Amino acid sequence: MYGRTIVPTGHSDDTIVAIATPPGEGGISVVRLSGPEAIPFASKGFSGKGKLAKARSHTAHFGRFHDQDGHTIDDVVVTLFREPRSYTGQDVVEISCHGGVFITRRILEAFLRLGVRLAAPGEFTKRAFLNGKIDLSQAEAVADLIHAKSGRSHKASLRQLNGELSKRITDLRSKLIEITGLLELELDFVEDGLEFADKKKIEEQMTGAVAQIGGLLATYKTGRLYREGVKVVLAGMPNVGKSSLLNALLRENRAIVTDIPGTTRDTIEEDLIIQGLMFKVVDTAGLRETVDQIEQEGVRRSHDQVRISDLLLLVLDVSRPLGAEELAMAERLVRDLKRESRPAILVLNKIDLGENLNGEISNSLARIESNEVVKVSALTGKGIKDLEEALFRTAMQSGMHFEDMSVTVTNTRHYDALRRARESLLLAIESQRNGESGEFVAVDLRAALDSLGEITGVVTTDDILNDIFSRFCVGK
Ligand SMILES: Nc1nc2c(ncn2[C@@H]2O[C@H](COP(=O)(O)OP(=O)(O)OP(=O)(O)O)[C@@H](O)[C@H]2O)c(=O)[nH]1
Ligand SMILES: [Mg+2]
Repeated sequence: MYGRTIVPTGHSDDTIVAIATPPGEGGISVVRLSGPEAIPFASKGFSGKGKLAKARSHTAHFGRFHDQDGHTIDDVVVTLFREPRSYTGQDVVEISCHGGVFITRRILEAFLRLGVRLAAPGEFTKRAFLNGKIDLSQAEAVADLIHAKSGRSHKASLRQLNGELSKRITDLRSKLIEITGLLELELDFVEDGLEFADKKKIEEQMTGAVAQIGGLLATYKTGRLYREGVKVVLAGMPNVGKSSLLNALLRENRAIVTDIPGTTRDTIEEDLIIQGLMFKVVDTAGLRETVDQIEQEGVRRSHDQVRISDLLLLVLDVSRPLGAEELAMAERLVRDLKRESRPAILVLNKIDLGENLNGEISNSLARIESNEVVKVSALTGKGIKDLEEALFRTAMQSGMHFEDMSVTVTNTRHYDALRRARESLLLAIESQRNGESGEFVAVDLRAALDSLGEITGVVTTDDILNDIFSRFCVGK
């Protein structure tokens, strides 16, 4: 109902094959087949105790795998799933062989020579979607789960895979379908002057839906942080030790460090996981006026990074007297950030050289409204643990997490669809309030339903599907 579902073209009834494990050497690799001929094709290369053709679903079989010419390729374990109780909803065969590029390639080639088609990226999951095993947001969660880099983003994807977002969307849609139905029914009887729908109630329901969508949209910021990490930017004057701090946090010599001010020219970004939360730490060029063209561009990029940061680490070198200019810059940076309620941590570096903070400067430091002040030595590692804790604490306090949130919108496509759904609903509410014909209200309601349907895939087009599944790896 109300779905302009376009059945995706392209064959989904042939048999496909792919190496499901990453390339390289490992204990085990898996070659996976799906399709109506998966079991007959697997049987052609397999010799073991029993016959695969007669095997029951969800069983494993040890044997030999050989190519068309009868040359043994490897000892294998074949796992068999019969439709519809499989990942794709079709017959699925998984051949576990010894890990290694050569063996897996030869097994794959054997199938290709038999006429099995090589799977496109994400095609197994696409079939699962087309066969109704999972909906679209769940399929996308599979990709996110594979790409999850931190404990927290893993958890958010897992919830989505379990269909928690889908459930919310489906509930929302069924309520809206109900009122659209009532409005449309009424339109059929408009000449008889019959009224089925309680106008007030309909408006209430639409307002409720807008609020619910608003709630989901609000989780997106957190969702994005789960997925992409909290963007932490190291900023400060040249030579204060920003690159040294990045290295200390990463515990590796990632960025070039020298005692020449202006060493870092381009920005460097690295992932850092602290207590399961992912941070993207960006080292930038020291902020100063310069005539060097390359450095100028670097400084421009530093400012760009500060602008898009979620959290700022403002680094000062406290082993030498701090200049008024430097303090003014620090104060201004943090103030600008605060205005957008983005947090900053003041990092006082090089404490191993002794602190040179005279009274006046301490007063100025106090004026910088940072969320935390941490004293460290990037050189000796002193205070780095404190800095990590401060990072984690600040991210948590700034609402960059919702521990108990059951549903998080992490996907830009979902966010966009929710936003459009809300727009349409607001238009519907306006028409309703202005006493316009139910026809107008219904049009916008249907648009909202379409937008919501795009999330779960009730409403979909080939373009959406291709875009989503092309981001998968082959074999998934
Ligand atoms: N004693 C001491 N020296 C440090 C510390 N942190 C950095 N340094 C030294 O300070 C100098 C500059 O360090 P960098 O990390 O390159 O500084 P930066 O802020 O990245 O400098 P630019 O890239 O030029 O903006 C180097 O000689 C580092 O070894 C520290 O905690 N203690
Ligand atoms: Mg540097």
